[in-house]
Amino acid sequence: MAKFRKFLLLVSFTAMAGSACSQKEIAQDDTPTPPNPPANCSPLETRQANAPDQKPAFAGQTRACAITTQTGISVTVLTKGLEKPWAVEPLPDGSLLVTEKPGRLRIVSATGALGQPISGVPAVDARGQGGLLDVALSPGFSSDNTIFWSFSEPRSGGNATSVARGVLSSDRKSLSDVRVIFRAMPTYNGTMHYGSRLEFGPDGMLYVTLGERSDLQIRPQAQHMNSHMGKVVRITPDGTAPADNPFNGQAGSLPEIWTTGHRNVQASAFDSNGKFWVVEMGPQGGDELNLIQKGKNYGWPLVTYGEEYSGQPVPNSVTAKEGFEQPVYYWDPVIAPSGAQFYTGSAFSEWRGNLFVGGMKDRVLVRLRIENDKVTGEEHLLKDRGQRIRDVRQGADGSLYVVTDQSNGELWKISPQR
Ligand SMILES: [Ca+2]
Repeated sequence: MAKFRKFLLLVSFTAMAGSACSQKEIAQDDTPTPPNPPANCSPLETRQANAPDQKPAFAGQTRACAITTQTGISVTVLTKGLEKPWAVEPLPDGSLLVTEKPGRLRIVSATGALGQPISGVPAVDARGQGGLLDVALSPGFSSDNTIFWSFSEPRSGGNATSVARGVLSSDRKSLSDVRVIFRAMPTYNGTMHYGSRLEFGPDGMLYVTLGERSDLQIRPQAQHMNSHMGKVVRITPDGTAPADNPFNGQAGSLPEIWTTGHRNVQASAFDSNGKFWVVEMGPQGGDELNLIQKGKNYGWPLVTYGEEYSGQPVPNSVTAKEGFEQPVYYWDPVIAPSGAQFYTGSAFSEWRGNLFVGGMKDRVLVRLRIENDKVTGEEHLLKDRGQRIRDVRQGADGSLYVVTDQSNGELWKISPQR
């Protein structure tokens, strides 16, 4: 509780420094109820909504107050020439693992020297949205040198998201003991919506986000318990289903399923209290921030904001229904989220507790202030650089590292101006 109070004080200070909403939020510090946007709030988003007739389920669920970082930001382009980088993962020595969508894994040094592709990565199906996707370090990386990655695996009859693990050699040029530990089922002949962020939880389990493959004929599987499509799954580091998974042992349900009803989650992060959050690519006008809770149903494609990208309604959908979780926050128009990180560093003290999300559509780094599990402020950073932001991670020095989704992709280090 003491820690929680400290967090509130800290975000209040941030609000005071950075936002027109400050007075109201300071007044609300002593109340347990989530703050609503104050009457004098200026929302960051002012454009026309794609689905203007839809109404949020609660105040503050969309169009949060604009907030502004006060600390000067310095962006160092560490390296260029990455081909469609999908993930960046800081290593303990300050260097960075980077995946490239066509199937390459590389190490970039702390000063930006681009390493050769690491050998031993299995083949990927890089068509469409597929490829070598996320990478995560084993919780015991400093002793086991083990990494985990997700990819669209070519299979007989199509492809699907799989997760593999392997041991990085001491010279960091190759992987050994490579094995696929999880295969999302069913295999499908398509090229869209693979998910697939990987996060280890404080429980030592690996959480994997899985897309629903987009097409109308497979999309309903996001609600089917015998399919991994459109799910968050929770597995052990060996790929087995933990005994305390909510549907383990239930007839007709896949034991790895943790939550259901997702569309295409390409951003996920644990906060400092151990809560798991995902940011989901929704339909047009329906990108969502969700707080993940064991066994819950997040709605897609039955309950959603927004509309099809054709401009037609999402068939037979509503924006709210009993038994389905509401998003904590949604964007209309969308941001096209990919990559997420809760900031815990000291380099930018005003950012502590904030959630950073890569934005591909408007080519921004999204910063969300979250208080009592509600979004109370939003800022879009780095817009002037004009690049699709694919992933964001925090390094040990409190810098943020970003990769951009370009054919000549870049890796940036974001630190305070000196
Ligand atoms: Ca939803």
